[in-house]
Amino acid sequence: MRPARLELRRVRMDLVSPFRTSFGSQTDRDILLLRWFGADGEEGWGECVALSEPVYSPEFVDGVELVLEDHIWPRLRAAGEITADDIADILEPLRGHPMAKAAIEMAALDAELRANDTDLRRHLGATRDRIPSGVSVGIHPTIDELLAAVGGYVDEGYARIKLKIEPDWDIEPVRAVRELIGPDMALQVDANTAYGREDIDHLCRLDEFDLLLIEQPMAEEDLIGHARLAAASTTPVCLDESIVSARTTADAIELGAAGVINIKPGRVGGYLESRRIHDLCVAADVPVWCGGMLETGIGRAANAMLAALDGFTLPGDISASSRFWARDIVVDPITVVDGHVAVPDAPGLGFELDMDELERVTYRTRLLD
Ligand code: SMG
Ligand code: MG
Repeated sequence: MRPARLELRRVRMDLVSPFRTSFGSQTDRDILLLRWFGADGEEGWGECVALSEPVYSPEFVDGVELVLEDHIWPRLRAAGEITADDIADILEPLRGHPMAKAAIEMAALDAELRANDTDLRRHLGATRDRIPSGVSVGIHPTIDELLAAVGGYVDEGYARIKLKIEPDWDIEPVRAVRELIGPDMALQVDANTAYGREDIDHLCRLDEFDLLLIEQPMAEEDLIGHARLAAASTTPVCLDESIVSARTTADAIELGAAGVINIKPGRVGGYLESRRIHDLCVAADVPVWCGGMLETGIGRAANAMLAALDGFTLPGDISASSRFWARDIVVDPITVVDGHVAVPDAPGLGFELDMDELERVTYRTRLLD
């Protein structure tokens, strides 16, 4: 496939309710979508997971657009005939920017797989046709409001609950939710780096709630701090922000900093690197699960195909489209039935765009050639 043109499309979509984490509150998403045009009529879409501000990781959506235009697209255009599997190597000389790289690899994969009348699940060698679905619940103003939200998700049938935590919103909310949902339902927490090594004793107080895992309590760079917590606590430590490649994954496992790995294709530079991380975790007997970045139906479909790999033994943050969106930009938004999401069985990344809705939420489109 020869890259011919690239459409950069920005959409703004309101969330159905505010989503607050330890690093901030979101009421909408400003998302960059990529449309890949190959020289022989191939066409595909990718979704960039970067947020508006560099508060989750160093990338942010305006910066991604610049990097794509000035550095990534010119290199791919110059490379001539390529496959999607070549893209990571072609872009290897560019330091960092995994979310930008993942987005373009995703658009190329969608185009290539559709042209070959196959899909990402088969390309990755995944076999499952349904996967357990978890939901991520933000920090709420009061415990009563949190319990009302969690109760609603339990009624919708989710297979596990994840609570966002931060200092002063941890022990008591987790205790209240554990009491509400009972001892058997899967429960985990995510701190998005809000704690430090000095908090290890405090975090060990979460052990009594029988959590599946605690996700990224400390800074992205602090593998030793995570290893110390893992040694002190009975709750498995899971890394999210720290895991930016297969190499950092291998190091984190060897150091004892992670007993569980959250794989987000955007954060690690793409679906193919995600596959490599999955494989090395399976070899090391480390469970993995697929994270989420409040994706539209594009990213949600692709993530479901990735999570169909056997090593994804824990429920992912692949919730129903309606968890975040009143109306998605795809024709067949993902739903949750009996706590599971059906893995799409359709070409490419497995979605079909609702072009009317896509046009409605688009506020800017540019074409690179
Ligand atoms: O897509 O369900 C989703 C969101 C899951 O909590 C979620 N993501 O750290 O894992 C995480 C966060 C990152 C995004 S917060 C804006
Ligand atoms: Mg996380």
